[in-house]
Amino acid sequence: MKVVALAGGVGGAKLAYGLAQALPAGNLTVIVNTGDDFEFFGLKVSPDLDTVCYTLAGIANPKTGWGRADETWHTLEGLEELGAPDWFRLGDRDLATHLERTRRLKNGQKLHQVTRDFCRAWGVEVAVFPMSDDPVPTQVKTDEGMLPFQEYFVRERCRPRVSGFIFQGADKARPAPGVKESIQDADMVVICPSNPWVSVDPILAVSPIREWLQEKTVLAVSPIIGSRAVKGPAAKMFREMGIEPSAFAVAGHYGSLLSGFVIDEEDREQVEEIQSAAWGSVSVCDTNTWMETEEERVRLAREVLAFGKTLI
Ligand code: FO1
Repeated sequence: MKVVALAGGVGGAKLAYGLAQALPAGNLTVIVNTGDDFEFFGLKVSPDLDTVCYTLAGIANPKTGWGRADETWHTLEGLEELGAPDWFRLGDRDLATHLERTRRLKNGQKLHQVTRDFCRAWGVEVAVFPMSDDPVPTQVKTDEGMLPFQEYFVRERCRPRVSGFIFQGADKARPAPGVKESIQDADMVVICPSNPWVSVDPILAVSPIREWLQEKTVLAVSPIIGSRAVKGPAAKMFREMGIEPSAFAVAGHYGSLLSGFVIDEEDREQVEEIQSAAWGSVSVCDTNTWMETEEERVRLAREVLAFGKTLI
């Protein structure tokens, strides 16, 4: 069975890791959000790509979920001494990734090629693609004006109220080479429990990815349990966009794209409401969606795949 996963940051990377363990090598492709990408000190930063690749390689920082394990921070400390911008924390090992990515992009390599080469170097057998080689930087509309995504997310710690998102350049961006073939070959597409607004929507905004997905069996795993986001500001964003955060709200966000939806067992009472909602027929599976340990990532991945098989 061939599977494509759409993933953003830490939550998406965890399920992608589980799927990689649950599927034979070569049967999984992960398409990753690059709306979070930006430049810092002239370096090309691709946080979600790195989070997914580091996680698949088993070298992600287990405390933060982003950045590298066994990290040291000497460069950051040196920058702090000089009064340089230090709000975005690049560790010493992580810095190597950024220096080399920036060098390669300057020399004319495309982001999907750099990602492929880095995955090879880190021993990642899963095919990982950026959604696009073209820049699609997310801009967050807030009560304090328009903010580039990382300034909103990291520098301002998601404090400003959001009223919308712009995926700048999405109208001109093209899917990265390999994205079309992997979606067309897939028996199912899994939208990982990533933030629907800022991790998954940018991928769907790169035309014609949404249209390709409409032809497929698409499942999503809810990143909201109860009325809380498992990680990050997804629940806050739903509220500020005038929507009560819930698994039901996530299903409504993806609407008719979904054939199947996986929710946490805590939200079991929402199953019928979701199945009979106006946006069309979606089958719902409830299970434990927490992924604290590696075993839990693999268990959830197996359940998602088994559920997906019933929908193909
Ligand atoms: N997130 C933070 O909250 N603070 C940071 O200083 C930070 C640094 C960072 C460096 C490299 C990287 O790949 C990710 C980093 N992140 C940091 C995470 C990242 O900004 C967000 O989690 C994602 O963009 C949202 O998915």
